[in-house]
Amino acid sequence: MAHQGIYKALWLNDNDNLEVIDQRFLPFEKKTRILKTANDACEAIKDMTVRGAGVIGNVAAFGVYLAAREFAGDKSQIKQAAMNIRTSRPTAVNLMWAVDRMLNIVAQSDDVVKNCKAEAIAIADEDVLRTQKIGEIGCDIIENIMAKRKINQFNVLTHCNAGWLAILDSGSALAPIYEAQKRGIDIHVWVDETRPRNQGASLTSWELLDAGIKHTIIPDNTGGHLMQQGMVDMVITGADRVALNGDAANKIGTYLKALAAKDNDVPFYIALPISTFDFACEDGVSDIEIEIRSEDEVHLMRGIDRHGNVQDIRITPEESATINYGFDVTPARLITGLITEAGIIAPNKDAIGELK
Ligand code: RI2
Repeated sequence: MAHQGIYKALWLNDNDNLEVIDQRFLPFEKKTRILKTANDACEAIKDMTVRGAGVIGNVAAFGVYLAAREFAGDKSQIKQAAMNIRTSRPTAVNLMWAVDRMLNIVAQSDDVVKNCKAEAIAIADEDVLRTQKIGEIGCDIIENIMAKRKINQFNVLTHCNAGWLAILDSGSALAPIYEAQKRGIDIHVWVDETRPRNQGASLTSWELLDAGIKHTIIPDNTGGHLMQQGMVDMVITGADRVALNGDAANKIGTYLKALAAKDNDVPFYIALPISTFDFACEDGVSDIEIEIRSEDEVHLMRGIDRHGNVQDIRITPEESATINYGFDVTPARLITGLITEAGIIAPNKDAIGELK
């Protein structure tokens, strides 16, 4: 299903600029932001206007196209702009993967502007197909667990947002859930709020509400209790980078959910397109760079006041120190399987190495 540049989280508008949903204001306001230059794309990734490994990759790819247009095909200027985009966030490997793919096109092309546009669209179109496949394969797992355990309702727990706001066009972790809804499965989602930026509470809930999928937002510390009480049938999260040995970097707090899942025999799956593997990274726990974000994200909470104005309010003493790691790495031994467009992959070097 080629969308020719029109997707849910971003699209090329009538002026051929990249228009994106500004995720910083959801669920309170649905605003869009128009990106006209490579620098605009860079800023939008840095300030989290857009986020999620897949969508970051798409904005980066279109950002290189914007650079090609801005610099009228001048390869050295495009390359410089592309390298700025490439370093805008450190952990999600889709960003580097997408920029490198675009730079390949830049190097090979005579008509750089036209070919960059086509390549950015091709990456996005491929993501649409990849996530459809991930949805189908992941939903087969759900059906198998339901059949084996003879249950009629399925409870899945997810962390952060790995829906269509994070990867075109149906998400990674949420793709099997959307597919389950299509297949008429009675599904309910436990949504981790995902401090400090609350992507679960504000984005995943917004997506699920919009789709009419039953869900319950839970404080981040609740998952272990629910698993212990038999209230979670499966955990599915997305990923930002998965190493060759199967260790998976995802939003901070994912590791703790994997530990609780292991202790309670709850299947723990990571859903990801193959572009999220870092084949050059041998050992995720020791080698994946973990982003450290602003202390403000811990000190301040965004919400809406009684007059409907979006406000950031402080919840900590101003003088207290905080530390804000954006991601953690779940070791492969805690992961049941990796749901990819190529099937369910075992989290080990042999199985992952075959995907190269
Ligand atoms: P996809 C997010 O990080 C989370 O770690 C989330 O699980 C992941 O990106 C989703 O990416 P952030 O960008 O697997 O909100 O859906 O910091 O591509």
